[in-house]
Amino acid sequence: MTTKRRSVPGIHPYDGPAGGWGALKATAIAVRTQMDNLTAPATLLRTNQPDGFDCPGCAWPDKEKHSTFQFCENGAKAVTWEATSKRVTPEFFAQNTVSSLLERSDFELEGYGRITHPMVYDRDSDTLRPVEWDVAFNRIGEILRGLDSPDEAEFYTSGRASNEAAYLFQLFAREFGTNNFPDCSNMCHEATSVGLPQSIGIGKGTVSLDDFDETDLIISIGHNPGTNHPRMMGTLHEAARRNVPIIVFNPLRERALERFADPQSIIEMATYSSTNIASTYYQVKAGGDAAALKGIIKALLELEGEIGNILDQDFIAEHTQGFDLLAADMAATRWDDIEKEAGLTRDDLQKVAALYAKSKATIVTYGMGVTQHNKGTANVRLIADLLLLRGNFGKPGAGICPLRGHSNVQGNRTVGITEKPSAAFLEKIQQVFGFTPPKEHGHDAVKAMEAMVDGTAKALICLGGNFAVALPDPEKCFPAMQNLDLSVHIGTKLNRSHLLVAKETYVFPCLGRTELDLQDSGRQSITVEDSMSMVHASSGKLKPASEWLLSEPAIVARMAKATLPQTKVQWIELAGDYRLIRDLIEKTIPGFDKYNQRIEAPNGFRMPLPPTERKWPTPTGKAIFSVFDGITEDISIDDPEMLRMITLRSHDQYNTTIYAMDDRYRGVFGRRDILFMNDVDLESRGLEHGDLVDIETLVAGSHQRLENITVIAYNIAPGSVGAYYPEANVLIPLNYIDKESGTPSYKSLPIRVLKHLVS
Ligand SMILES: Nc1nc2c(c(=O)[nH]1)N[C@H]1C(S)=C(S)[C@@H](COP(=O)(O)OP(=O)(O)OC[C@H]3O[C@@H](n4cnc5c(=O)[nH]c(N)nc54)[C@H](O)[C@@H]3O)O[C@H]1N2
Ligand SMILES: Nc1nc2c(c(=O)[nH]1)N[C@H]1C(S)=C(S)[C@@H](COP(=O)(O)OP(=O)(O)OC[C@H]3O[C@@H](n4cnc5c(=O)[nH]c(N)nc54)[C@H](O)[C@@H]3O)O[C@H]1N2
Ligand SMILES: [Mo]
Repeated sequence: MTTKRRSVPGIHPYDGPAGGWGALKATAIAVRTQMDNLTAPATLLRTNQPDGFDCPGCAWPDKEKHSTFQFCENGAKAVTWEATSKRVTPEFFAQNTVSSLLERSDFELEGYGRITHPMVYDRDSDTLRPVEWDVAFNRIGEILRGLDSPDEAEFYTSGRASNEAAYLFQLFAREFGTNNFPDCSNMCHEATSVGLPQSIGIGKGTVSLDDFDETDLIISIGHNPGTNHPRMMGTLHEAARRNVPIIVFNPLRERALERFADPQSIIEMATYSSTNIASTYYQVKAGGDAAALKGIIKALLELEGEIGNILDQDFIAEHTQGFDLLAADMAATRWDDIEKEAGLTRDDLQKVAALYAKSKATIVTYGMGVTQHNKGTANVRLIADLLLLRGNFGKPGAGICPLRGHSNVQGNRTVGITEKPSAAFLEKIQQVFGFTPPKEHGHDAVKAMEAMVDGTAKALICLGGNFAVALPDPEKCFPAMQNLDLSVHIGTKLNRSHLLVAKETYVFPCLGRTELDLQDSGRQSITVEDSMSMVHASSGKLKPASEWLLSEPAIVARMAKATLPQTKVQWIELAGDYRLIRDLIEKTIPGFDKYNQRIEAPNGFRMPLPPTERKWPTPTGKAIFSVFDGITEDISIDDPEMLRMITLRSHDQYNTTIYAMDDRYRGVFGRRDILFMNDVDLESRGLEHGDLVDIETLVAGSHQRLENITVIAYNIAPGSVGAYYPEANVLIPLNYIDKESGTPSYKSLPIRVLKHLVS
């Protein structure tokens, strides 16, 4: 960065390491602003402890449920946000019309606190007013039964829902008669769920925490753990201190991947010291990962040709197919193109290949920087290819590690939230319940919204989340929500999707994970599956935010019962004892044997992961190499002004939930109307740090714009720019997706930037 720049309000470069005392201070502020001080420390101490609740923050597993409190700033924010003492009451709704609430920011809406009563929209007064639970359920049933076809309803799931709630939800929709299951995973790791089964037969990561203790090399691509998977920082910190090389590919310099002071380390805290995390940091271009991965693979194959003994030939022969096609494609790929598209040199990529060739066991970790591209699925497969070449599956210290998003998004999938159910699963449902579930595949998130836009979808039921704000293109999505006949939202806090009211809208407040869940059979536990396929129990202890709340399973069960007069399911009994739900999961889904018994163990149990035993549940029984078509994603824009925009989470944000307006590690305070740009790109456009700009999407047929954004100089790869999600979603066309997985291409959107003309 150049030294002399004009000062820009709220922009103060942050020089310290990630973590450390700053993290402790931020936690104290989160506790002070949200919680009653007396209960706060006890609540935080119960996070991820035996007999406590699973942290709603992220899906990173825990080393030892018995260990002392594992400090995590953003986990603490997630907990305090839910356990807040602020409330949104019927009086609040009576005093604030829905139209006036829609004028407020997402930050303000959620900031009002926990919703206390079930509410229904009243058009005459333009307010939400309280409604009796059963009155609401009966009316919803009536509307759903009145649809011309069950496929006119969409059933959205956000990945915080428990296995038990999600299982009941899919059962409800399937008995009702549809496979329309848009879910947050469709915007997140769908590329993993679609790509990895093609490569290794299962759409889940293959490593465990123990593998990180034994690995020789970690390659981290496109994720920001200091903010999004903070407990992973402990693992990376340990690996770095063991001198395990950690090679990072990320267009942005993320502070936590550079330097981290572990709040658990007495020495680092006392001496204000920190540990370097990345051994090498490659600022790949946004969307340049395929080129970079191809470069590493090409260099590896060249090394094999030159000195031999680089590839694991026995593994390739016994366990894989498609190697020759991969090798031919690499031979045909030119270094010039690789260098141009990756924004890295041949020498850089050869160095990575050489380190990889030396490593006895390698882990590749990756996140949204890989999946949210229009060739996200193909990107994921290239990562699997790289690992297969040296047999990095089914041995200690090696494997693939997708960093899942929501804390139970993986579990939701496992228990049946999918628009493309397998025939085997549907058969089991039929056998166990005695109704015939629909076979035809349903809608994912983008397709569901498209059906709402064109008017073929009439009803939307959301188990959590903020569907309209999470998706791209609010100009299309917001009116589509308002055109529905019915929307139902099960949530904890108010958000914009709740307020984009349909002809009839219900907002149902539910218990959060931290809260005591008492049903007919006593205190209930729910279960969740983490990023490493460990399933374990979670039970809340706090007094519920209001006496009118119901649990998610209870809401789903009672809504289902009111909708399906001929139902074959014992809904009310199931909601009264979640062990019965787990028995049904065990009966219908493989891998849950002795479910209720095995969650008694403090760490729970692991779901089957055949690739860890070198078994490949692909159609041929082998792991399969891929051929990536071309070298980059589909961008056919020939505009010299084009930049690729990535949308990012700030440090004080959980998806569409904005905890506060700061992004400490990136040096942004009190604002989010920012575009991060490299000095070179600023200069070539005649722009200066702090200028006001307008951003224009360069996808054919789109005229989307975002105006009045402050551009700031930042250490980001040339040609790539960054802006915050969800504000920048106005720029992304709804159909700008990865065709294989349907995932919106939220990263590397082609745009151009114009100086904002003050009129
Ligand atoms: N505190 C907190 N925790 C969270 C969340 C949250 O919002 N807040 N969200 C949860 C959810 S649902 C998810 S999915 C995860 C998300 O966790 P991440 O996968 O870390 O998601 P992002 O913040 O979108 O960050 C993506 C990172 O990828 C980089 N990147 C962008 N484009 C590219 C590219 O083309 N190539 C490469 N190599 N890198 C790129 C960005 O610079 C950024 O560092 O976190 C979960 N945990
Ligand atoms: N531009 C851009 N857009 C993106 C992304 C991006 O990187 N860039 N990331 C995408 C990704 S990875 C994801 S996962 C989606 C996120 O999409 P969603 O999962 O739909 O969104 P969230 O913001 O996590 O949902 C927040 C709401 O969940 C509700 N909630 C919180 N806790 C609970 C609970 O315990 N139970 C229930 N029932 N409700 C609860 C609250 O009412 C809160 O307002 O956004 C996607 N959108
Ligand atoms: Mo996500």
